Formats: sequence, C-alpha cells, structure tokens
Amino acid sequence: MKIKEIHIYAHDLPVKNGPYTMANAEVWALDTTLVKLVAEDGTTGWGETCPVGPTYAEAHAEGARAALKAMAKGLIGADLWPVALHHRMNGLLNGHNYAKAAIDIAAHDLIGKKLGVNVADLLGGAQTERVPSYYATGVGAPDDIARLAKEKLAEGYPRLQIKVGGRPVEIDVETIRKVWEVVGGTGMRLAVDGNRGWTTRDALRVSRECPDVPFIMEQPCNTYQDLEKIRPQVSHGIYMDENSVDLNTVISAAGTGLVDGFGMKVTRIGGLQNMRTFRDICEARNLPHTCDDSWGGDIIAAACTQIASTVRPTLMEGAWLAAPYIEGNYDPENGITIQGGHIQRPTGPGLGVIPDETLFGAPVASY
Ligand code: 0XW
Ligand code: MG
Repeated sequence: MKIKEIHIYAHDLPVKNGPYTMANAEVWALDTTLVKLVAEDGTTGWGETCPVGPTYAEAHAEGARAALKAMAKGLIGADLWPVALHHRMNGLLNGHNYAKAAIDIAAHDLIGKKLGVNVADLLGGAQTERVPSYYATGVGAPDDIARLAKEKLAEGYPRLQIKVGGRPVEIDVETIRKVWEVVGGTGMRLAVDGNRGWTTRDALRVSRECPDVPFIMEQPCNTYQDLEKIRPQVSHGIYMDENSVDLNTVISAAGTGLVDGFGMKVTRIGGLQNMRTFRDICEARNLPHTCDDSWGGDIIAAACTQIASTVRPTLMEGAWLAAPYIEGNYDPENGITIQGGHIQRPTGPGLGVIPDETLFGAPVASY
C-alpha cells in the first residue's frame, strides 16, 4: 500500500461563545489543517492537526502546513504502514511531530478503510464503546467556574479540568475552593491545569493552601526542571502535558517517577503510532493519562476517541474534544459528539467518520 496523492487543506473553526482562555492564550477561531491521502488503488484517508493558537505549544497552523509541504513530495510512493511511514517522514524532516501526525492519522484511516477494520482494532482493540470525556473550563471568575462545574456534573461528565494561571494566584485558590464545594463527594475527578502559567512559587502555595482538595496539577509550570523542583514539595499529583513533546521525554518522566500521569495530545507526540507506544509505556508504569488534542474537528476527535477506547479503562482519564466549543461536524451522519460526558466510538472502517470535503474548499497544496 503506497501513497499516490497528498492534498492539504486549511479550514477555519470559530470558537462558540469565544474566546477560549488559557493562562497564556486567548483564542477566537482556530486554523485547522486537513490532509487527504490517496493510495494507489484510490482508497482515501483523512488526517488533521490544529494547534490551539500560536502560544499554547511550539506549534502554529502555518508551521504545520509548511512542514507538510516540505515532506509531501518525498512521501509520494511511500509505504503507508505506520512504522515504515514514520521512518520515511523522519528521513525527510527532523521533529515537527504535530505536522507528521496529520499524515500518520490519515494513513491509519486509509489502512483501516482498505482492510475494512476500525482504527481501534488496528491499535490493538477497543476496551469500551463509550469513551469517557472531560470538560475543560477556560480561566474565569470563581463563581462562574463553580456554576459551570455544577452544569457539567449534571450533564454526566466524570471529570472536570479547570484552567488557572495568568492572574493573581489567590483567585486560582478561590476558584479551586468554590468548584470543590460543588463537586466534592460526587465522584467527579478534578484536574487543575496551569498551562505552564504558574511560577514554582505559585504551585507550591496552591498545594499548601488546598491540602484537602484532591485535584491533580496539570502542567502547573513552564519547564521540565520546574516540575523536578516542585515534585518533592507538593502533596498533589502532577501530570505533564505541554512538556511531554516526544517519547524520549515521556520515558524519562515516567521512568524517573517525575509525574503521576499525563495529559497527552495525539498530534504533539506524532500521531497514532507514537500514541500507542505512549499508551503502552503508561500501562507498564500504571500511569493514568488522557487522549486529547489541542483543538480540531471530527478527524482529530475520531483519532482521540479510537486510541482512548484501547486504553485500560482504569488508566483512562478521558478524551477531551473541541466538539462542545465548535459548531457543526465535518461528517453530517457520524460526526463525533459528547453525550452525558461520554463519546460513542464510531465503529465504521478506518476512523469511522467521512468528512464532507466540500466544507474545506480547494486544497492549499496538492502533490
Ligand atoms: C483542555 N485541552 C485539552 C484543550 C486545550 O487546547 C488545552 C488543553 C490542555 O489540557 O492543556
Ligand atoms: Mg493541559
């Protein structure tokens, strides 16, 4: 199975009731990149990558498209099987995982469609058909976030992630306390995501002032070294998100016991092939994790849901999707939605979603 054609598309995803606010980003609309691969026999597969603005990670939409264009010619005639495909991509461009991920996801979709099997089967087999999700708030006023927590609890979300950082830390402490008044004792799990926005001083203070609230701290500070510094001094679990940029870093963080889990993005780690390795490292070390992405439509949502369904359920912290924050679906029939805080896994061949490609207009590049 070899690649015959590659088509790259750009598409705008406005944020419903925007902006979406994090410690270091405020986004109103996301510029997503879609990739369509066509195999020699005409079978197609879709991939997607969508950085949540240019300041969340070392990634941006034009960067994804530039990296894809840099690789595309060299990928014509390449083998679609994921290990061979990654070797080929790595021989054409160093790094740029988030761009390679779009090709990797499209290859999984295409192989699944060609063989008539679902991507979860290609990844080892689904453990569940109903994948838990979690809701992520923006950075907001304590009372507003507590109100949102109540709403999401009632909707059936098993987990809530509250965003903090980028403001006086006292307001973050007040937000955590007010949310806990709502969700404490309900069984809803709580993550507090600093998105790199706290100093180590802030993280230590929050942990000291909220010893009775069992949240996990997600990426509280900017660097790996910051996490090493706070690790022996905090009583809360630490999850790594933005710093887990590749498998090498994941192996170090898991192997040295630096973290208690991960917020993981399919595109940041390089796609589904690397994500399955990540999943297996976490399983070996008994580390819970999410299967998310930073943003994106049905293609990313399906990729996250498929890999999330293969994770041991006791380690699955949820698949976060942008679906509640964007209008509509690429696939009018099997588009991915969250109901009761959970996602029904699409079971058709490949990713299980077929985008209406007229939505994307003409490709920005074709090879
Ligand atoms: C909540 N997310 C999965 C979506 C936003 O892009 C940020 C991200 C995170 O956990 O950092
Ligand atoms: Mg995070």
